[in-house]
Amino acid sequence: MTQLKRKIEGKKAVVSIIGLGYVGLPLATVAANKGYTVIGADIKKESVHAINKGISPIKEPGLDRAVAQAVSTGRLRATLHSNMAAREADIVIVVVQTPIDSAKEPDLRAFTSAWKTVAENLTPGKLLISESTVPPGTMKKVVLPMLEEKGLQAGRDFYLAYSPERAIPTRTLQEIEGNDRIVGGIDPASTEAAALFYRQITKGEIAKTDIETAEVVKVIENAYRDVNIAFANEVALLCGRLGIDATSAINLANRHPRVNIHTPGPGVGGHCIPKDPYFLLKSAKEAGLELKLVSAAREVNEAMPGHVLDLIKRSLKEAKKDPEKAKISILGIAYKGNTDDSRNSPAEPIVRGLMAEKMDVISHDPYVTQDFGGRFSNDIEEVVKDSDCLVIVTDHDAYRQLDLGKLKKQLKRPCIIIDSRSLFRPEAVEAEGLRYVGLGG
Ligand code: SAJ
Repeated sequence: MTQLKRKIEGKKAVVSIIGLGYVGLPLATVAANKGYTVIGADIKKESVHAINKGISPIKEPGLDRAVAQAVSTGRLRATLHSNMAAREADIVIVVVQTPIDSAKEPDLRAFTSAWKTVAENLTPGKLLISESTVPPGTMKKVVLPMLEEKGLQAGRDFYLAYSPERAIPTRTLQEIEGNDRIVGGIDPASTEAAALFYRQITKGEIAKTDIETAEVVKVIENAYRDVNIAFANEVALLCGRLGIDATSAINLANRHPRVNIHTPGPGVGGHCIPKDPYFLLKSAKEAGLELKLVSAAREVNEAMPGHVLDLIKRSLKEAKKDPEKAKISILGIAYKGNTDDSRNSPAEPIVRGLMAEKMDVISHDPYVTQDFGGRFSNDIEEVVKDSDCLVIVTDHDAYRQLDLGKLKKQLKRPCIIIDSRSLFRPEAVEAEGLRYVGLGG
C-alpha cells in the first residue's frame, strides 16, 4: 500500500478507465486534469479517434474543453486496447454500461468482459474499482472470483472497491468533482486505497463503507427516484380527474419541509433510472423477497407513454378530428430536457404507437435527430404548421419560449396542446384560445 499510496498522493499513479461513455469520459478528463496519467479504453473506434484529437464524442457542457485540455497536456490518451490499459495501470476503473435485456434481466456481458480483461492483466499492487451500477452482490459473487482465479488475493495482493457514479447529465463534470462519494472496499485496506484516490479528484465528502453496502446504495438512490416520479405521475392522473392543476398542488405540497414530490412526466427514460430498480428487484428475488412498491412504480412509469397516447386520441375525438387525417407534432425526442440522449426516451413508444394507428407524426428536437419511424424535422415551423395536435414530450428549455400567440396562427383549429411536462400554465394557454391538455387529461 505504501508504494501505491505514494503514487496516488504524488499523482504518479497511472489510471486506466475502461468505458469512455457518459460517466467514463468525464471521469477520465477530471483525473487527467487533476494531474494523473490516464489511459481511457473503449470499444468504439470513432470515440477513441475523436478523443485522441481532443474532441468529445459526447455532448455534455464543458466536456469538449476538458477533453481538449486533458489530451493537449498529454495526460489523457484513448485506446481500443483495454488489455494494455489494464496492464499498464496502477489504478483500473471499470465504468461500462450495465443495461437490462428485453426480459428486464441484468445484461452484464460488457461488465464481465471488462473485468475478464482486468483479471488477465492483474499483477500485485493494483487498485481496482467499479463505478458501473450492478445488482447488489455482483462484486463479491462475479468479479472477485475472476480476480482471484490465478491465486492473487484481494486485500493482500491487490485492492478492490466499488464507488458508484453520482452524476446527472448536463452537470456531469461539476458533479464528479463536487458530489460526495460512497466508497466501499472488499476489505478496509481496499476502502482506504480507493478513498485516497477519490480524495485527490473530488471536493465532496468521501463516505466509507463495505462493498455490498456501496452496491445497494447506488440502486436504492435510483429506485427512490423512480418511486417518487411514479408517485408524482399518479398525483397528476388524480388531479386531472379532480379538475385540479397538479403542478400547483405538488408545488404547494413541496412547501412542507419534509415533502419532495418529483415532477410528473410522460415516462422515465435514460439508461439508469428505468433499469436500476430491476437490479434491486433481482437481488430481492434471489433473497426470497418481493419489493411490491418498487415493481409497482416501474409499472406506473412504464404505462405513462401509453397514457399520453390515449390523451392524444381522446383530444382528437373531442375536437372531432379524424385521427387518420390528423397531423400530430411531437416536440422532444431526448429522454429529458437539454440533453442529446434519446435512450429509453418516452418519445419512442409515443411515436411508434401513433404510427401503428396510421397517424401522420412529425417530430422535432433541438439536439437529437431521430424519427423512430415517423417524420422528423429540425425546423420547428415546419413541424408546427397546420398541426392538429401539438404534444410536448421533452422539457427542453427551447420549448418554454414557444410564442403561444404565434402558435394559434400556425395550428389547425381547434388548436390542441398536450403539455406532458407542464411547461406552460393552463390559464395562459387557454387565454390565447388554445385547448390545453395536461398530463392528467
Ligand atoms: N423525470 C421525471 N420527473 C422527475 C425527474 C425525472 O419524469 O422529477 C424523468 C426524466 O425526464 C427522465 C428520467 O426521469 O426521462 C430520468 O431522468 P433523471 O434526471 O431523473 O436521471 P438521469 O436518467 O439523468 O440519471 C442520471 C444517472 N447518471 C448518469 O446518467 C450519468 C443516474 O445514475 C444518476 O443517479 C442520476 O443522473 C442522478 O440523479 O444523479
